[in-house]
Amino acid sequence: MSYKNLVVEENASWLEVQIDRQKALNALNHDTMNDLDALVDEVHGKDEIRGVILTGAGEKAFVAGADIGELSDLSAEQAMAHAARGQGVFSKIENARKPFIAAVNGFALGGGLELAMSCHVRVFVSSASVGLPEVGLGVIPGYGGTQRLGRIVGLGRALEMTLTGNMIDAEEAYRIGLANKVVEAKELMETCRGIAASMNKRGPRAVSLALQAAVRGRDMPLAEGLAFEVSQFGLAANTDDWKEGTDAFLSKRKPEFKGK
Ligand code: CO8
Repeated sequence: MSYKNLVVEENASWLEVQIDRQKALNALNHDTMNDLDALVDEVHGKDEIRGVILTGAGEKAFVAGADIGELSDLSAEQAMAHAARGQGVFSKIENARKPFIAAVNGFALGGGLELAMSCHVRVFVSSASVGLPEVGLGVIPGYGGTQRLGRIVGLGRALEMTLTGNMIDAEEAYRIGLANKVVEAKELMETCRGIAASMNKRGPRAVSLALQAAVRGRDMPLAEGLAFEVSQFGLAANTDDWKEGTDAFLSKRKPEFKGK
């Protein structure tokens, strides 16, 4: 697969993906959004790939937002189409059947934080600064920020960040549950690879079914979410990995999952 603004490498059954538009601090333009859309298809199309670690090229930014140059002259209709397109791509990431880990290596602002929030695990470098600065541009978050931030950190904290547009540092992000971990720059990718390696040891189908149960169930009423979990549980019971994992435990050996 060839991408305009993504650099993709395969490592230990994961795709390690850098968003690479360093001249604009990796800001998301149309081409990058198309690339991210195609990336999810690539991940789903390759059975051997277990997930994605997503980061920004360079040492300064994960993603500094939507490309402001593409926003300034939009009509209301174009702005809505633009927001809906970005939301569609980020929802595709959030609803992916395989996990996405965001390695937040610097600024994650506006659309950049919205992208990190559509990933399933977020590891921050200690120097990261993140926020939703859109209101300072007379713009509002349009790639899911007004919805996902409150769901992750609670509405009170989300509103303070959204309405002031102020950035927070990595420690504060960790304190409020926006960052899963905070590490030094040299440890960022290894920490993400360690999380990926833990997932690699587990049943691939089980990881995928649990991911979908948790993500999709979050927006359902509890009874519906529980029923969805039951149906995912049934799908897991139909896999060879279920038998392998439980047999391995009972015979005190390591499981050899086949992802079937
Ligand atoms: N878009 C385009 N170019 C950018 C962006 C961006 N978001 N961010 C940085 N750049 C460019 C700069 O213009 C500059 O280019 P040049 O060298 O040609 O002048 C280059 O990247 C380096 O940036 P700075 O010189 O500004 O670097 P600093 O270290 O001084 O500052 C900051 C770093 C603080 C990150 C600063 O660049 C900044 O504030 N960037 C903008 C951050 C921002 O406001 N992001 C939100 C954008 S809006 C958004 O994301 C909306 C999402 C929803 C859209 C819905 C669709 C309608």
